[in-house]
Amino acid sequence: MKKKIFYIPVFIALAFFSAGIAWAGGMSLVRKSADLTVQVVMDKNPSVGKNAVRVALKDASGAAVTDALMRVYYSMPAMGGMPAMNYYANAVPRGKEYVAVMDIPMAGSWGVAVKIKRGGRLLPPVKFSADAQ
Ligand SMILES: [Cu+2]
Repeated sequence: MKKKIFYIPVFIALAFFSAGIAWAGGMSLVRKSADLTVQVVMDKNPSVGKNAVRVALKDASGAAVTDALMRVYYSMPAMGGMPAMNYYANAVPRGKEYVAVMDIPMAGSWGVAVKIKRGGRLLPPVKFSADAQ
């Protein structure tokens, strides 16, 4: 009986790690974009209204990259009689990370794409979905 109880949390932890995303009153994910490691953090669960997205970039040596330009796009496809909704927020450097504030107008599933430009080059976007309550 004790073994079963032990295995369940381990399984859940592995499931979160393998998906590269963890939801526990917020969200954190780590992805690669070109030669950069991109960490995206939302400190609270997405909701209608203002939502801060913090993004940290690291180069191959693990050093913080602070000379990039960044924009966070968020969109919802057309549904029913409603047209698609597309917005973006510029990310502003703050210390060793960047902060963008998404102003989410309605509940539902939003597709988010973090677009990074560095040295005049647009890097592959980091995409995830945010289910706003
Ligand atoms: Cu909608």
